Amino acid sequence: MGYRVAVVGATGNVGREMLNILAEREFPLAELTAVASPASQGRMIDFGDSGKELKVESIEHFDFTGYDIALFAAGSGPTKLHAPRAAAAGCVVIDNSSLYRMEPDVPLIVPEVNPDAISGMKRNIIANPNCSTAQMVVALKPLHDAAKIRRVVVSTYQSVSGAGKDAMDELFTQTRAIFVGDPKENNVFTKQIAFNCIPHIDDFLADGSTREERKMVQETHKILSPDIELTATCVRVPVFVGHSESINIEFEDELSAKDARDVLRKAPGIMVVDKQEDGGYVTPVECVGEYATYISRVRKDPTVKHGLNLWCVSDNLRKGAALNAIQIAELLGRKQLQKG
Ligand code: 2RA
Repeated sequence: MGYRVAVVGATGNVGREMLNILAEREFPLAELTAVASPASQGRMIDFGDSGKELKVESIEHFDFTGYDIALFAAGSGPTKLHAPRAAAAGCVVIDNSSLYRMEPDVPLIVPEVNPDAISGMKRNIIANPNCSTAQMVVALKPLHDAAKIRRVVVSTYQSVSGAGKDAMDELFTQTRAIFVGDPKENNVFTKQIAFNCIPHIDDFLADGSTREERKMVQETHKILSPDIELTATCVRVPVFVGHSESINIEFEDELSAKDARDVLRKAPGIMVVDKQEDGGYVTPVECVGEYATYISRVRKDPTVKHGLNLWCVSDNLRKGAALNAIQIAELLGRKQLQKG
């Protein structure tokens, strides 16, 4: 027994992680097909550490008939073109782009937070949240259940891998250029990213926020609760993989730092590493390749009645994208797809 799965966008950062995680978690597969742009057709790519290789097929005329699940990590453009025909062929699309996230008849799911939303699937499409939203709502959910969150202020420190492979190459080449005195270029980012921070991810909006910041607000409202007041500042930092977030929370009810740690320790998908000593916290380089959402620096915010500060780190290519999508596929297998 197993599922016929297509990974669309298989040669990108997230697509490759999807293949890695499908292999790691031994997802029940009757067939696995790597799909990408015509330019990648015929390339051989690894099926994680399975020792097997997959020959990339072109998305252009790919036939989804008979496939159970299509994991899309192809960006909004190709998704707009090909996801509807995959869904029409009877394949459930789990899409990592922002295209469908706010559609009322498309569930937006983080399995640790709102698994039951999967029953709202009406178009054979399920949306994966933005990476910076996913790790945050995993942390907020147990705290919201314990003491009802009223307001959140979050600042993100997002790695360059969130902007793709070219962005990772730019950080590397720019850093090297600065060290050896070569002229440095910035093509992917609007300003130098090496040894710098850029307070701008995705387009600027009329109110002065960015689309990335708007995503964190809207997606949290859809996944967790529309009653939470949330404001975000999203910043790109010179880190290859791993998003970090400084999260300030105001609750309706009292919750001590100790009780918050206890609640977080018991919550699914969370690892608390929180000692008030050198190295007693998690940094992005330690989260790479891991599944967990790490929480450190849990402490009261004395400036408001029921306030708490915490530090949240997770691999943005995994929990922020590929892992969450595959956890949705596992949920689908348990709840919706009945295989004979
Ligand atoms: C980023 N969250 O980090 C966006 C898309 N992955 O660039």
